[in-house]
Amino acid sequence: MVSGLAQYFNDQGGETTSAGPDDHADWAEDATFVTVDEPIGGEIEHIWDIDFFAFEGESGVTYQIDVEPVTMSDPYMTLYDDFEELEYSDDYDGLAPRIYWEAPSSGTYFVAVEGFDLGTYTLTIASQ
Ligand SMILES: [Ca+2]
Ligand SMILES: [Ca+2]
Repeated sequence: MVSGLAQYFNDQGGETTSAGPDDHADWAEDATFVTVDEPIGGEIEHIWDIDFFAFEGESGVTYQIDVEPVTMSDPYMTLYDDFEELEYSDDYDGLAPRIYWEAPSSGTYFVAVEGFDLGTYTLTIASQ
């Protein structure tokens, strides 16, 4: 079910693709759960798109979080704990963002991927 602005945008045949209006929710409550060390793909379909991912962080473990651009060129990401911003990364390796971060406690954390342009990317949350 597509509605509202996404449907409007879709109807314009603009920047959306065969992947549909959006592949990952724009808010943390419906975030796509990611298994640590397993890469997952996504797409920034609109310039205002936010793709939310969730993962289980373990206290004291350091994570390397990468968003590798595939067809897009300039993604950026933000790491959240219960909606509070913990880290932000834009151009770490060229235009690709990367976050190194040690989980202060065990629990669910969120990564929001956004873009300064449109296209696909691969998100990897790797434990060190
Ligand atoms: Ca998306
Ligand atoms: Ca989204």
